[in-house]
Amino acid sequence: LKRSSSFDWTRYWKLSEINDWLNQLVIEHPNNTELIKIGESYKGLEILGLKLNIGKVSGKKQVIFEGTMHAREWISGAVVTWMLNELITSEDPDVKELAATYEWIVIPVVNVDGYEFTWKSDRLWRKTRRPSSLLCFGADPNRNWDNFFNKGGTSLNPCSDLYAGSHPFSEPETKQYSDYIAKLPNLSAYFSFHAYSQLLMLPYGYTHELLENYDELYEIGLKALESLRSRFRTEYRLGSIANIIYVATGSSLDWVKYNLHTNVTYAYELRDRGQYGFVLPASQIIDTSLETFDSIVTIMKESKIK
Ligand code: ING
Ligand code: ZN
Repeated sequence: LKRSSSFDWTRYWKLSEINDWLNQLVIEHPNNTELIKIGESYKGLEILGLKLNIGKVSGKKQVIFEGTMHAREWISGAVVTWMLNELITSEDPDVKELAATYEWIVIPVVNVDGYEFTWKSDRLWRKTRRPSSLLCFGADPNRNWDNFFNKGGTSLNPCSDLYAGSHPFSEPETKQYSDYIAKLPNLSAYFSFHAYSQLLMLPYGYTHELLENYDELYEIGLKALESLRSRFRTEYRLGSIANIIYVATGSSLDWVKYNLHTNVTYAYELRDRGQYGFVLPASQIIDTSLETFDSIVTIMKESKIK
């Protein structure tokens, strides 16, 4: 078995290497971690996650970090693995307290088939990889959730990058992952990581109308972006998905907020603003992770979900 010390954040890692690292973490921290098997992709690859619960105390509020819903957005998986590692290893008393307070559920790569494809064939692939028609492949896994399905910001053309799928949860990845989330007893915060554009976003994507606790989450978001900016002066903008980028229906974040009424729900568009776009150099992984984690710490401290 590969030593976990060979894993770091100076480069991007392929799926098997990320999974090896997760397995190694569980071996090294058996009292605080657990491997989660979300399910299997169309191509039969395992979708894995890691649960971090210091002391394995039952009843803790649960927090999800969702990475790599879209195959080409490599920085999203890199950042969530960095943050998971930080929660496990940090010596900072504030971070240690935060780490121990919640149960953290981290899924570095939801769209495993797509991610494999970006390593082997097409670096800029976005969707899943199930055949969608005679000539085309994949559905957009962030348009495939059962929430205002195909009601805007989507396509029914199987060749489109925004193809919603034939019906809600038509893709095995979103079906199994949503089943897993729906069964969580204490889900309190959900963070969905995408790239790029440097945005912090609130639900909803399906409507321009604002959610119930928008003002509260907006205030917290402003503070989070102050924290994020204070490290390297990286500028983000804040707003609801529909208002700050575009209408998008059938996303995981909307589904979680609308159906599970999860209190704290944010989506990130990580670095950069288009200079490198989806092909963000690995030399930016650590700085992107540091500033992102600063904002997450602020959100978790400011939120009244304890
Ligand atoms: N952006 C996201 C997308 O799915 C998003 C934006 C996030 C929409 C969360 C809805 C919910 O289009 C990228 N870059 O994929
Ligand atoms: Zn995305």
